[in-house]
Amino acid sequence: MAKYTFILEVICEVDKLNVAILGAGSIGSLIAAKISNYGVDNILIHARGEHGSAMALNGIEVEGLDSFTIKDESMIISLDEVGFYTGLEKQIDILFITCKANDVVSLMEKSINLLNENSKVICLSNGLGHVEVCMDFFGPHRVFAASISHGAWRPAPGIVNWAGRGNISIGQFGEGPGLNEAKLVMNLLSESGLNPKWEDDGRKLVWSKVLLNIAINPVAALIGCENGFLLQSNLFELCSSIMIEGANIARQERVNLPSDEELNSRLHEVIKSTSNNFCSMLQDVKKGRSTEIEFLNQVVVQRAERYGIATPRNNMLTELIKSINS
Ligand code: KPL
Repeated sequence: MAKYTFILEVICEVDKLNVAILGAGSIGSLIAAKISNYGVDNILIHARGEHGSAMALNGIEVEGLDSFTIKDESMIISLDEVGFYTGLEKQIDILFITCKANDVVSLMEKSINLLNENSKVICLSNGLGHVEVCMDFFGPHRVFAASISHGAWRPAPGIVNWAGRGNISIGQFGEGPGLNEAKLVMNLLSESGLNPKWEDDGRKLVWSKVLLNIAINPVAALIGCENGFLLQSNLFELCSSIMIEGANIARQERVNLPSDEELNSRLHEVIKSTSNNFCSMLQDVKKGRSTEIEFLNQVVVQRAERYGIATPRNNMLTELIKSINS
């Protein structure tokens, strides 16, 4: 009976939720569409460019593993070009940070007025250092580390292709909130079909995703291929050796990672499950946008230098990707 009452309470709370999504890249748009499809009170999406305008005019169309359209009137689109939406002050229950690594600080600062004392922040941007920055700014009691292994890309403005089914992992980071306080967001993601998973160790969670991104993203971006192309044994070995360089730095920082063998099988699994996906760095390169290399391979190299460890592969990839950007 007690359990039943708890479930009912959670369902009722979910019905009254206000959610904000900062950053409508492929992942932010997928989360926004799936949550809207499930239904919350208000969903505020901060977006920019042609994709933002298309969503404001016609909503979001999801294709790939699922197929549905969310009408523009079901969402509030805050267009970066127009300014940050000023409604819903102190009314946002869950704030998802899904923007590019380079935008985390500026969007975090703009969104502070949306939060109240119970709001929770889910930090999903790729790379190292964001959770710490968000905890400093929003207060540690509000912030969860998170990572996503769903694959998604945007074939055209207003459209998101859900190319690979994965999970959204939510984790406790240091003194941050724990599982009990994550139940609302876990339930929302579960009802929305986004497979949430809880992870006690948020640092491990962040590093585990970073290890996948440093191994897959720059290589796929340089070749210009779908992730699945990296399953060829010579390329997979290259990706693995890049990842293991990063894993050695994480272990130096006492992050409790599994064995190299397990890391390799996880890498294989993620490349396979996102094999039809064009990774985010390739999408950035193709569109002439700046990439997240600074928060991925470059930060690994910088930390390695601190510990006197060589990371030649990560170093080379950093230089190559940065030369495309410059
Ligand atoms: O996170 C990703 C990305 O593209 O940034 C992966 C998991 C590599 C999926 O493409």
